[in-house]
Amino acid sequence: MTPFPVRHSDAPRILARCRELVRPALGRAVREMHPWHAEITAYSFGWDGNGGGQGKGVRQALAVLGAEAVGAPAREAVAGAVAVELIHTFSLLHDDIMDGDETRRQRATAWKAYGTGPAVLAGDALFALAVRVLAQAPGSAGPAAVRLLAAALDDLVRGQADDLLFEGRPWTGPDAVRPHEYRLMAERKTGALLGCAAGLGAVLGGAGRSRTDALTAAGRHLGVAFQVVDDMLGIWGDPAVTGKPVHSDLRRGKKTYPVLVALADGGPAAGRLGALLRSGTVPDDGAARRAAGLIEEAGGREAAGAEAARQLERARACLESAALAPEPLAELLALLAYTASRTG
Ligand code: GRG
Repeated sequence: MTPFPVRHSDAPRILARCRELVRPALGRAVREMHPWHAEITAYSFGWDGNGGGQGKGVRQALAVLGAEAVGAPAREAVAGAVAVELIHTFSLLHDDIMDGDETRRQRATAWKAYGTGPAVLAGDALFALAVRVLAQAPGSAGPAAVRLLAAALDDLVRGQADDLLFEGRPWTGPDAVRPHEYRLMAERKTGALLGCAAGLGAVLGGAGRSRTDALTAAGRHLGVAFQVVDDMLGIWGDPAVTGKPVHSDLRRGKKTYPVLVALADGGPAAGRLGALLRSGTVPDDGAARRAAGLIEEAGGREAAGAEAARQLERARACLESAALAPEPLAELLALLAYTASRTG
């Protein structure tokens, strides 16, 4: 075990330190974009001064801590941190369009504010910029870093494809989405970029295969936990904190983990939940609240919390099996603990 105390309450301080470290390079990269795309990007980052929260910055922090954990100075990770934040922003822009989501980080999504075409294009520009920033990373690790990012992007697209395809699958019966299918989807859709972030820190910090793999694997487990918690916040979270409307996943018939495990329970509440979801009508506020109650009654909330805890435990084991520097390791563990308890 690490000799450093691990407190999830340290996470905001850790995230802020990493954000401040990466912010100048992120700003420089965004200023290289076409002015139209730079404006949409600044809006997405909440830099335009018109309200709207900033992201938590978990991915850039993983990159910075990944480098520090392998004994390199944080500056070695900056290109990787910038790249993962740009890719994250790109994927949110496109995801909001695919899902038709109108609110993110307490304000209109980019496509609502600027139109679909401009938001798609800004996302594409972010993608291109991320690859360029990483390919131009100082030192000799550029090609290995780009390979890591390319693999993560492949997974990201596959995970998103499965997530969209799941929407067309039935709630119950032989073709229903099974919890293990969900876990693979979440590992790709959300875990791939978190794993890539931590792995990039290691690669850019000059680490060899085994520590890079351990950090990447930890990030992937963290990603599954992160997505499960995201699903829970979509049902039981406070929209004032999450910045997104409550129950939008339920209304759209998204196959989130709490619903899938509740349905798999097979008891009376699961039966009533299945009937409600199969009725095919888009649930109004009352029906969505009823569904949320049935998910909880059928054990979906508890099982989802347990799954997040299991994945975080695996992430911890990956980190502790690698020879990492004690203080950054403690900070990584604090981020894991924070994921389980986050409210936004
Ligand atoms: C890679 C070519 C290519 C396409 C991307 C759109 C897409 C395909 C994938 C979507 C991936 C996605 C949006 C996953 C959701 C991950 C998630 C839980 C996002 C929320 O992350 P937070 O909570 O957000 O870190 P903040 O607002 O804090 O930055």
